[in-house]
Amino acid sequence: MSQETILIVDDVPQNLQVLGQVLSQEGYRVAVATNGVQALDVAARVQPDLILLDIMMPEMDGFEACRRFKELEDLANVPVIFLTARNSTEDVVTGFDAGAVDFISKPFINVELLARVKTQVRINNLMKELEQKNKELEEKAIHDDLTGLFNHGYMFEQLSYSQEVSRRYHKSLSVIMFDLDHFKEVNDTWGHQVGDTVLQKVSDIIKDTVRQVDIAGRYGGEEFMIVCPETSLENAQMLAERIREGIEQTDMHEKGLRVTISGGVAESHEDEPVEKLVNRADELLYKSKSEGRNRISH
Ligand code: GH3
Ligand code: MG
Ligand code: MG
Ligand code: MG
Repeated sequence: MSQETILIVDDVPQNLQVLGQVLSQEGYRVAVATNGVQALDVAARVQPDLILLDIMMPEMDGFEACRRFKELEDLANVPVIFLTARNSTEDVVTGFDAGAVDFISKPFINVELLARVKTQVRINNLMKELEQKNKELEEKAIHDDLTGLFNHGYMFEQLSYSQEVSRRYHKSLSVIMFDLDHFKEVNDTWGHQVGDTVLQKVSDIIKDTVRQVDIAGRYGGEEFMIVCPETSLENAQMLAERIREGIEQTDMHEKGLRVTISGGVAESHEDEPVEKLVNRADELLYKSKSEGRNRISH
């Protein structure tokens, strides 16, 4: 049985009762309102799956109520069917212009009304499912599967955006690049799967250490990037050090496997292309490697 909620709006209590009964018998939950103003109120509260809307009502008529629904973020997508004694072509067109999906004239035929309601509820459910899938796909498109951090493409997008913002408001912006030390050896000794677990643990430490505004991503295989808005070189260096220490002190595997990372930190210069900023951080990372690893350079 359907468990969708249908909001019926009509100024005649008798109409509400008859219609309510027809819909309840079909398994729908029913909410009611007797004018447009009340309809907006009830709809906001019950978040209906469909609205059956009369036109001629005191306080606010159905056309106006429909237009208002379409302006509200959480109600805009709720299908509205006009159910009214008015049936001129002009009324029908005005109804669709106001955002309705269907228009039924009173007196209505029960089975036909139910068929129309059922159809719109089905379409609405499909739309909601699509919207949800779309959201999931969007999330997936910007994240790295293994670690849950942002992926390379998204990091570059965010870096460019953050740099624009920092330039406009004359704020500092710093970038941290990390690379795991001798990670090939970890794979060779412990196997690729343990290697993957290490990458996940390292990512968790990064996530737990950065601030809400920092954007942390997996830049490549065993390389990570953190974009730090409104952060000076010194503060970014301190954050990088905390992460480096956290990783150094963490058992990555039951058998006491420890890993270290090397890092490079660079602060954005006015008018410097993001690629150049990343290159500077990368060069500093390789300086850390050549100076013995498990350190951060800036
Ligand atoms: P260095 O300290 O100079 O960075 O040495 P390294 O061994 O870490 O550097 P190298 O670039 O030689 O090796 C990187 C290794 O990272 C090799 C590659 O197999 C491993 N790797 C990259 N991506 C993944 C992954 O997703 N999972 C696992 N398990 N290993 C990965
Ligand atoms: Mg009326
Ligand atoms: Mg590498
Ligand atoms: Mg490495």
